[in-house]
Amino acid sequence: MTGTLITVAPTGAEVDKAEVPALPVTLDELVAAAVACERAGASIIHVHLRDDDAKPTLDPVRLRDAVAALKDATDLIVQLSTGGSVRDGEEARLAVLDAEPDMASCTMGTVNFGDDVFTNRWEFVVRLHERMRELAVVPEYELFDLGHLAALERLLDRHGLPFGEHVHVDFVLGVPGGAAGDASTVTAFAEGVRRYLPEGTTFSATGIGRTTLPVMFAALAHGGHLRVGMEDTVSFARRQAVTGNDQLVARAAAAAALAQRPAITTVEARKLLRMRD
Ligand code: KMH
Ligand code: ZN
Repeated sequence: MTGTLITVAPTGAEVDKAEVPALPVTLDELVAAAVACERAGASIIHVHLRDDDAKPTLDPVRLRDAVAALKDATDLIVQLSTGGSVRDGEEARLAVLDAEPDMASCTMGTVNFGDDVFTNRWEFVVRLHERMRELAVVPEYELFDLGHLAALERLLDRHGLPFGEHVHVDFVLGVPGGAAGDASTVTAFAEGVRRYLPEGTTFSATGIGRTTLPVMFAALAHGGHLRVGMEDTVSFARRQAVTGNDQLVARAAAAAALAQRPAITTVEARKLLRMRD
């Protein structure tokens, strides 16, 4: 069994900077967080950007600048979010790919998202998948519900393998409206990967809020990889706020080491995902 690939999702689109001052929202804060997280054991960074008012943005110039700055300061694999915020339209989400990231997220279906709806029409998912292949961007398929596994099987069957021909998925569990964030749900997803997806498919998992730890330990037990970060949780323990993303990465790296599957380097991560150097 390989070591553990750790993805950090430092910012997201939902957490309010005014409530969580440690959230990285400026480019300088993002780069500083990336450097610290790489040191702590992360190999992928999943990026959402904020504007000057700390609100989510898909501004193309900011996206290009962020990719360049992250590549300058770190060896992390840069994964841009095409999910954006629930208010972003399809064309702006597709245009994210023009910023030439190494990877991008691709959510496999529509899901209730708290009181909102995170919309991912089938036709849009197909466009994202095909545009990523055209641009040589490696997808991370985001699965918020069990049905998203069957949707991905259908996508690969009808529209072929992604660029690099390796399939990597991420279970995003514990979203109010999506699949639960507990050990038995991780087991169901891991079994679904083996049943529905190509041999060799790799998976990571993240649990939102208080589901972070059960999802982390269950994912490790199933030979999976980990995603952590302030996009998903801003609480480190009961009544203890997260001090920075590197704190969450360091905890994930310690758990992976205890599971005898220590965090892998960025070079090893590129190999695992069959990416170009
Ligand atoms: N912010 C969520 C609505 C992704 O990055 O691809 C969508 C999301 C998924 O975070
Ligand atoms: Zn995201």
